[in-house]
Amino acid sequence: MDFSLTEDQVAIRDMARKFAAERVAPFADEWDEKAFLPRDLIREMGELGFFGCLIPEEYGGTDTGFLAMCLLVEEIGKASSSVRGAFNMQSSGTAYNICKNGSQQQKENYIPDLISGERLGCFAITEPDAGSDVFAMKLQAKKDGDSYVLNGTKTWISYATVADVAIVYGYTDPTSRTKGMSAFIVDMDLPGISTSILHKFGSNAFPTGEIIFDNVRIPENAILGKPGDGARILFSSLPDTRLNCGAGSVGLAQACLEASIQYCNQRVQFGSPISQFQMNQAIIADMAVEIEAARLLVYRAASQKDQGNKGNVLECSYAKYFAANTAVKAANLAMEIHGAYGYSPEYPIGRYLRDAKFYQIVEGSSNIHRLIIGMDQLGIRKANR
Ligand code: GRA
Repeated sequence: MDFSLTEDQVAIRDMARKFAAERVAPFADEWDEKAFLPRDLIREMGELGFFGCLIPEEYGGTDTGFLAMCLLVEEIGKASSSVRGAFNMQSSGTAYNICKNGSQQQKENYIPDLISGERLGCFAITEPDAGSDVFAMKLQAKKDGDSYVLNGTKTWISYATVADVAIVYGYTDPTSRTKGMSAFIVDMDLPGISTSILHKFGSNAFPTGEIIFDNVRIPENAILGKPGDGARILFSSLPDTRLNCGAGSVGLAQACLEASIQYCNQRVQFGSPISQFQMNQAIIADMAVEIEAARLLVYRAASQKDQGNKGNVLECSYAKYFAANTAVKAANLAMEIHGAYGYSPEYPIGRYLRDAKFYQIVEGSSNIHRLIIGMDQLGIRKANR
């Protein structure tokens, strides 16, 4: 196994690291406090090619692959978990999904605008009574002449209130659980669509909201794939967006480690820097080892995809589950190292802790990943397709 990055991948990582340090990190606390989405920055990230890694050049992408994307996501996620979210909204959950499943017209119409950051995207799966239990969703898309008419409510949708385009999942045939679900590309300015913001405990510069579809008429060619393809499209897209969450978690955990090292070296107690105390050395060691393990799980899942193994649901779950837990542990340990200063808004540790919890909830809660992994290991249901 070769763990080294190519020259191009190192250049991408270094470019993202510099961008994140200069353009994201200094403002991340303020954006979080004000729940401010840095819209212009997302356009700029698009122009720099940040969202194009999975997209062929003919649609404006860079075709640099999953590992390159994870390196970008990790660096941006280290500076701000909220800004990190744009990678899923502009690319993995939307543009890349359209790239895999869309018609020629859909690809031309949506992909370049999404990855350039010109139009904002979102994907709408979750409903008030359908979170972990995806198939409990109720949104209906009824065929009416050459249109579909959508009725239903989506909730906890990232970018709901700002998106120009949404990938919406619902039933075209509610009598058939897996074969009755379909996916649609919906322009969010259509009559009958209304959105409202939901307030969160963290990741506040990554807006989340509810979307109500009230007799929303969309043309029949807005369907992604064919009627009944929705479950396949949804469950083959989730591992991609989960991997991004894994990479973001690694970035956040790394931010916790770096802040803790800096603090340990500067804070003097009992006559010496607190880095001299073995309990703190143990904490730093534990953080460093776990972060490296999480990073390797993320890189391995990304490399597998780059080598053509795109159905690696299991390895994406390993990566997302372990990395999210690592982020939470790292944030808790960073709080322990920083003491009262960690609890103060003067330092970003409180934001790290709030954002880390987000990663254990979204894109399949930690227990959903344990379920996917446990059932696979026990031979009940293989995860990889
Ligand atoms: O073939 P089959 O008869 O088994 O039927 C399955 C197949 O048709 C059917 O789904 C299809 N399918 C797939 N097709 C292609 C399933 N997996 C794949 C695949 N990999 N490729 C039913 O599958 P199932 O496994 O029997 O379904 P289930 O038991 O009802 O559900 C399993 C499970 C609980 C794991 C699932 O529902 C699940 O993953 N739930 C979690 C939902 C989730 O992750 N939501 C995320 C919301 S989006 C979000 O959080 C945005 C965050 C934004 C950000 O910060 O980035």
